[in-house]
Amino acid sequence: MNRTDIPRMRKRLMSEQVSKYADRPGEIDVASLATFHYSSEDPDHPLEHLIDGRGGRDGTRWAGARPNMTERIELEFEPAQQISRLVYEVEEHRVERTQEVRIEVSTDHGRTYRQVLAQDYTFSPAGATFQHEEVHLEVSPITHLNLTIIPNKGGSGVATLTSLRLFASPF
Ligand SMILES: [Ca+2]
Repeated sequence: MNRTDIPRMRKRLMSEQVSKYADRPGEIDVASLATFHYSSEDPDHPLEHLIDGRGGRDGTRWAGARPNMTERIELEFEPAQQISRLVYEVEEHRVERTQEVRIEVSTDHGRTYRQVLAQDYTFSPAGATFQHEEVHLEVSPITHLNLTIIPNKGGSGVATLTSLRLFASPF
């Protein structure tokens, strides 16, 4: 056999477009475990984009359908889930505005809620355009997780989130 022969192999160059997060241990499969309730979605940026694994800068995103409207997303878990960590990302590089994200959890089927996060983030095309937040939770198994997104606490714009990931393990 000629040593200079090039073996025939089936190969495909991977596009960066299709690269996803590597699976991380303890990640909760929210698509199959949660029912999503939501206040609105832009048809071009549907709720599915929140959990499609395409995060980071220029990742796919959910966006509300209406400018300057507070939007809500509620995840209902059946059965209740032990959630130790929550990761979310937001990107805005077109306008200058301040978006607030509030997160509340319920362990008793929505009878009572506890706020676990209220975070303002100011975006500016010339400055910060991307936000990655990790929130550690120490509560009993969760039946409901509510996100309230106020897009225009400063400036104006549309509520948006690039990703939402939940983990059973704290690391
Ligand atoms: Ca996404």
